Amino acid sequence: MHKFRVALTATAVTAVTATAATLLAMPAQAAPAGANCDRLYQQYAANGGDGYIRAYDGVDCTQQIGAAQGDDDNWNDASGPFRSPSNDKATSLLNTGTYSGGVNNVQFWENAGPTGHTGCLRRGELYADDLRDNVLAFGASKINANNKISSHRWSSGCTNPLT
Ligand SMILES: [Ca+2]
Ligand SMILES: [Ca+2]
Ligand SMILES: [Ca+2]
Repeated sequence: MHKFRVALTATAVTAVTATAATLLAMPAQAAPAGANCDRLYQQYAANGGDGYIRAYDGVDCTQQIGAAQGDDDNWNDASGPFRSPSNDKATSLLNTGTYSGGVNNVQFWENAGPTGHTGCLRRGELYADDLRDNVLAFGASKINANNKISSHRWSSGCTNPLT
């Protein structure tokens, strides 16, 4: 009985050693996409969210250009939460909205007004860490979403979800 247990332990040690060797042999994994967006999301979404949509000039939620709890139909003016020069700069977005009545998605547009090509960041999507990988749509017409956004409104619907 004792002998059997020793043998079993030796097998277990061998298995663990083999696993460790395999792990060491594996290439180092790249940081996950959106690591900084993810970190900020955890911060702002604590206690159910702080009610803001935030936009950033850089990828992965870096270089914040504005933050809004309400709507802003013109990011290229001198009033509201988004102001010049935040127009046509957004490259990543973070949604920690708590807007009343379940109006937690944010619709963005190419132009002030709002008009033009559009895309939406769902509350459940949390963030879009690189808008270069997304498009704004107007019917069948599509344009790259990077550095195009000029207005936004909170919405219960969501046309052309961004990822
Ligand atoms: Ca940008
Ligand atoms: Ca504005
Ligand atoms: Ca624009």
